[in-house]
Amino acid sequence: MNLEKSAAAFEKAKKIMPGGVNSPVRSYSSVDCSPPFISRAQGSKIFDIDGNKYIDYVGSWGPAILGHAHPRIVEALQKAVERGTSFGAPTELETELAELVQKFYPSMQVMRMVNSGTEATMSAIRLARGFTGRDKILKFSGCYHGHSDSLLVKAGSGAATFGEPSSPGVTRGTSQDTIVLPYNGIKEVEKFFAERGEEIAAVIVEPVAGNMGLVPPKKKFLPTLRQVTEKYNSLLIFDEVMCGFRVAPGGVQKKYKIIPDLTCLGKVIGGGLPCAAYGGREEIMRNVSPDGKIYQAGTLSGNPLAMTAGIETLKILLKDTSLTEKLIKKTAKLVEGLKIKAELANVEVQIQQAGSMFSIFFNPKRVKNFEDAASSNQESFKKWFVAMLERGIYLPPSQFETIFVSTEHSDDDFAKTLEAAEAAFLKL
Ligand code: KE4
Repeated sequence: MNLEKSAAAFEKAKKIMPGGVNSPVRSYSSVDCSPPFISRAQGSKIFDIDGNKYIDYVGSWGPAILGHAHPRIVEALQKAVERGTSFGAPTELETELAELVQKFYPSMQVMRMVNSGTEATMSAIRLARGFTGRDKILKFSGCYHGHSDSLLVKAGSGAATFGEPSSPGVTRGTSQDTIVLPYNGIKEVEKFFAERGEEIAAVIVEPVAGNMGLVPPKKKFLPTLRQVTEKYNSLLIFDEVMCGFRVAPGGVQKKYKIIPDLTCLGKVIGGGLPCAAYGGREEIMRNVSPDGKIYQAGTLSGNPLAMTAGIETLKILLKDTSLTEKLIKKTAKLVEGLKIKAELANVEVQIQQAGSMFSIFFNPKRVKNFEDAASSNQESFKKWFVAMLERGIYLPPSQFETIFVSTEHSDDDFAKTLEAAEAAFLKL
């Protein structure tokens, strides 16, 4: 595969941007190779500047549930852009998108549009602290909620349950207000809340985790979070930025029948443009400025182009709810095919799926938390990733990410993917 132009573009980009990218995972640093620079994408395909074509399973990390450059979204954006790109003033588009979101997520009685998942979770945390008057929050190792300081915290060493910064620049003062427990750690959650529940403003969780690779919740995990937060008057925040719309229409909260106090969404609701949202119970959300005193703002929040792309995306998903079910079924078919290919090559993998998301762990046992995920064979993952890329299969370049399937992926795409996977597994 010729990647000459991408390599040259990467060298040029590295001179002026950290790692040559605007988000670290895109640098391919975790798979020790140089990233293709993309020129365009269409449907399930993505094309690089050397003219190589790939079947895309990154889908812009989730937004491209309807594939790339969907004709209805392109057409709507072409019309919208002629009316101006941003006004910094209210438009009816924002209300229209919020009402469409609410059809999928009725628990979001009131919501605020923002520009990224980071902004959504950061704002939800501030709101929870302001609403409860408490400082401490609880998150889970392996869950990623964006890069705001309170959420760039890793588990404290030893018995200490308060967190430690997971990045330079995050202060100890900030990190000690974040407690980090193991994902699916039901006993640890019960024990912690019994001892310190009154201190907790909120628990934030990826109800289906996708940022340690795909790790679904144990049966009792989400119900336990709901019970302890209710018992100790803490808020439960579901970060469905990535798993929302992917696991089921109406998200994890509908599938698992657990209603959080606040929900964070992103990715799909912007149809590929910068858009995210946080929302939930009216009595909580009415505390957000200007209704209430808890401040949050954004120049481009609710901008007309992102609203337009989001509205078209949700209208398509709403009009034909069988779309998501069919997408989930075909993802399961691909997963089954990959399991067979791995078995035939005597490669021990765990392929864990939730809706139209799945991950492949080179691990003999089920992955239930970050510790399990980190014990997977990274070298095998790298080799497999490169072998797939060389065969035109564009996968997330990290063991701790999730593969995304779109409505546009065809049987022919899957046949090509399984053929490449067979060869790639045999190379291990
Ligand atoms: P953004 O700020 O990147 O829009 O969203 C942060 C975020 C919040 N919550 C969850 C559950 C998320 O998965 C994310 C971001 N997802 C990653 C993919 N693992 C974005 C990819 C990237 O960082 O470039």
